[in-house]
Amino acid sequence: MHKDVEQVAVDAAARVLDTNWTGRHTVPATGLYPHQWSWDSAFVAIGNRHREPARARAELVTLLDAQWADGRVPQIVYDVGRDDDYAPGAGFWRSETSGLVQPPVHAWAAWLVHCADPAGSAREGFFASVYPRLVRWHEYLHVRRAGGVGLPVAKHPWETGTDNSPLWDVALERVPPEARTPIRRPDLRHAGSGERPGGRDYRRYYRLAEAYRDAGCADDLPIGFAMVCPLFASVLAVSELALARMVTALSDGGGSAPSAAGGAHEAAAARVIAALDKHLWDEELGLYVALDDTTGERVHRATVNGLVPLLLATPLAPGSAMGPEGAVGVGAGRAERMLATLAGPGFLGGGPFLPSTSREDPAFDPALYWRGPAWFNMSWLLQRAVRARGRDDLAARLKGHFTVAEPEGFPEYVDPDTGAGRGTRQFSWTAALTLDMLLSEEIEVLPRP
Ligand code: 2M8
Repeated sequence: MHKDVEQVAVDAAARVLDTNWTGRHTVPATGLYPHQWSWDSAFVAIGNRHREPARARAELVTLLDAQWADGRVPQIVYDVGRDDDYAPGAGFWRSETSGLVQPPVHAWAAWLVHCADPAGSAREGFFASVYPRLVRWHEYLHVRRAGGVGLPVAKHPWETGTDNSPLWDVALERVPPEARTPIRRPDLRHAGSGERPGGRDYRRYYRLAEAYRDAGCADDLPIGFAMVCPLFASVLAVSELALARMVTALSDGGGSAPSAAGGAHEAAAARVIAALDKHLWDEELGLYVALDDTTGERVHRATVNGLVPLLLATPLAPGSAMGPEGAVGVGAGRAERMLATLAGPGFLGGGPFLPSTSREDPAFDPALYWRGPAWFNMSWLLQRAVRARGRDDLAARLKGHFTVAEPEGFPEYVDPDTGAGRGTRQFSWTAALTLDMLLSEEIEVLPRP
């Protein structure tokens, strides 16, 4: 992008984030998503750290203030005054937060936020505030959500962040498409019906959410959906390594984190990576896939979720067992296969933008939500991964996605062939990750301050 064009995009992205800031957190979009969403706030903080580092820290602290006693960090923290504007709302959950969760990108985000302003972070005691809460969040996932292969399970498609990905189709087929709650669709006021999940999907989503809520959001009762996702597991591993970095930073600053804790976080990351590698690899597709914890079956579908483990094929923790040539970790052979899959006809080889579902998958649809459109957070995740591996060619392709962000009004997602905006506009993580893409010079997935 030309420098002047970049500046226009940076200024416009900042305006989106200012508009969507409520004073305590940033809404994903003022119309479609009027509350605080868990992983959206992490992405927003990653962008805001370049211009408003105190706000980036506040974003994460506000979210963690809503943490449950059992350690879970909720999918949504409701602005109860706007309960009519999004469904299901606080009334459905009978709580000011949803009982579900979202992918654990928060510790990684907290680390990146710290790196942008270490002095401000230290002055505010940012790590002292967030580290213990992030540890409890991860413990919730490792213990209460442990599935049969030792990786955490998502108990609802909403927990994966990739709600109607084909990865969940077979498991969802087993859920009766009948809910007791009358289903409202305020979302359809803000995005075309061909761009959002359909009525049958929604009846199943509600059915599962009702079952979980009625069980008191307890995790020892099966509710009929338990999926292991390669994206979820990968960001958990990166976030564990971020916690290890935080331990070092806290002890360097005279903090009280126990020194053995750093090693425990690295060991937790290594366990996640080893389980992912052992149970989720699909040799034929050349990427990782989901696993249905109810049946023990892998889901043979190619989606962008299965390429996110490329993040783990970089020298994440030099000196430890992690890394492409390490004893533990996504091995070099698989990393090369994933890079070939990413460059191949299903993904970047088939069109200009990275689709959420492979162009070769029978469900591929360039307009429909997580079944084909290109999402900016996925391009951002993979850009970080391939840049850290020195694949500047692929990194440039992924960065190219961001050239359409400002001209299309910071859309939620775009058509992967034409780049035309889809979903809602003035979407916060699109704006935030555009900022990070244009302003960050980091090469590593986990940089140093
Ligand atoms: C989308 O999910 C919500 C439910 O959480 C929805 O469709 O109503 C997903 O794209 C999810 O990843 C995202 O966090 C959320 C808010 O942007 O919207």
